[in-house]
Amino acid sequence: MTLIENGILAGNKEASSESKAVADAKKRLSTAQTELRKGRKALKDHEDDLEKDYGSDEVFRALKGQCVSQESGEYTYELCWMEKTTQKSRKGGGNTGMGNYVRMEKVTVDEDLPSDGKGIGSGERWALKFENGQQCWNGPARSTIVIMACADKDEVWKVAEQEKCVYRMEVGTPAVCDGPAQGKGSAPPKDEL
Ligand code: MAN
Repeated sequence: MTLIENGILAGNKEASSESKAVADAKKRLSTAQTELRKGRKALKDHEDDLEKDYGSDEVFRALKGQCVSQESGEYTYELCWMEKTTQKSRKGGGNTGMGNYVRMEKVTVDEDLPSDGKGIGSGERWALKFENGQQCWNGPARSTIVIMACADKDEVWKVAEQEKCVYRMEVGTPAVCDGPAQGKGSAPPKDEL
């Protein structure tokens, strides 16, 4: 007591003001660490995005984040371009992830083109692959292939579950109207010179 009053030992007042300074410093550290984590996450997201395949002319980059959906059977299916595919029960309940976007690839298809032109027809088409969706009970993680043909607007034409938890969507979009893998769809034929 006497030593404290004489200023020889630190009393409570000084001890608490010192610990406040330490507490403030710790707080600044923790704020900086949080900011650093956020920054690292953003950096990783941007790096991952640059690695993603948006096609040779990157027209699909513009579609990213836009979604189209279609009711089929007991589900509503949704395609969010370059992001994910989802299945929602029409009777309520949660959404089921049918895969996250991984890459584009060319596929060869052979189907009768419906009279309204809303089909993928036959020939080479661009397809988007979505993988690592929600795990299927006793089966694989859900995945989706989205096969595209030229159309005047984005539209899901048909959805099928080819095998358990392996889905296939046929989709019309203007995004594939100018490429070599142009679908028949409703677009005018290209002039051959
Ligand atoms: C859900 C849906 C179906 C799938 C089954 C598998 O009901 O995702 O498409 O076939 O799960 O258990």
